Amino acid sequence: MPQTRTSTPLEDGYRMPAEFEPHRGCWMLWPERGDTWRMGAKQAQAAFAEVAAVIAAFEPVTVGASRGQWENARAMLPDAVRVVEISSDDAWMRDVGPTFVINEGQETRGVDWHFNAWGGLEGGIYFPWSQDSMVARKVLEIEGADRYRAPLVMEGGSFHVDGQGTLITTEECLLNSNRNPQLTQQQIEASLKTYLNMHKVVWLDKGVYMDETDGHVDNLCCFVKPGEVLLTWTDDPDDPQYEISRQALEKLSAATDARGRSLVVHKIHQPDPMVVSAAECEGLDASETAKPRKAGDRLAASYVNFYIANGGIVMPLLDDTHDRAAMDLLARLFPDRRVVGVRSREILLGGGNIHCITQQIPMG
Ligand code: KQY
Repeated sequence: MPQTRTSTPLEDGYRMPAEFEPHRGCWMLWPERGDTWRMGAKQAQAAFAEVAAVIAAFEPVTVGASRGQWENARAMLPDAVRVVEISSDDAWMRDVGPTFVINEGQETRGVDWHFNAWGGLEGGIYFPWSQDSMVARKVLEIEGADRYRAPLVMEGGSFHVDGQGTLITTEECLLNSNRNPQLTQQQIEASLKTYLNMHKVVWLDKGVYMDETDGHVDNLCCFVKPGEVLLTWTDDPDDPQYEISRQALEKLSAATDARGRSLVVHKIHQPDPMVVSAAECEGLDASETAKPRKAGDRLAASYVNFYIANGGIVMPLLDDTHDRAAMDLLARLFPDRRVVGVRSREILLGGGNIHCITQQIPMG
């Protein structure tokens, strides 16, 4: 029976592998809440189903759906996708799911972070989040994997690792007073090193402009291989994202990784600025417990928010002007994987994208 360990991954010789290392599968959740997903979540469900179907062509996918939605999810998802009943408050598996760690014997365990809906009562996105808080534990039970309960408020989208001991993150998120105000930067860094078995943390300043997660790095920058990162970019100096990406480039260019290498930085041009339309807002249920969304709000659109599957890249298609170039660049950066695009505006309207709704299980 899976158990909760009182030791740490570092003590037990477990480490978080990079997303580009082999996977045993991928977990997702099924969207349904009407104050996140317009029109009763129908369009979002179609987009999630397409993401699940594309990933299932590369590796096994499991989708957790609520009691009320299990039958609908089963009907909308291909047979190759396993659908299990799991309650959640929304559908962001990257953030509410476990972060899997492996040891030299290729055994798998999971880190269960504390979750507070991206800021709790100080700017969080919805209340309550009690079902989300139990998702990681339930996934680990189903996977038969032991659990580490990490003493940190943290979301899986707030860090990326290179599989060789380097982690990138942002100060905007991890040092935000709405996550772990009682801890210093050094203490947070020490905890990340302990629970993910990292040797070096590279701190960037801010995440993507108007990202409601308080700047998750998974929308801004990711590793494409050890020593090489991909950064969302804009050539428009008048766009608020320009300064954010420029500062990140400065930090990344000055950084060295856990093995002492300087990082090669690839830039991927962001989509043209995207905003929520009035019709999209009107399709949302009224709610006093979720973040209000207004017509004209800028969406945190970025091509960096893709998923790396076994042999594949599943990327967001967002904008006819930049999609092609983004796809070509990803194909060049991942020559051994097939790049597949999914129209993901409906996912973006909920505040995240393909990386945010997926969580890989490394090969155990
Ligand atoms: O960036 C992510 N990993 C998740 C985005 C969550 C948005 C909540 N509305």
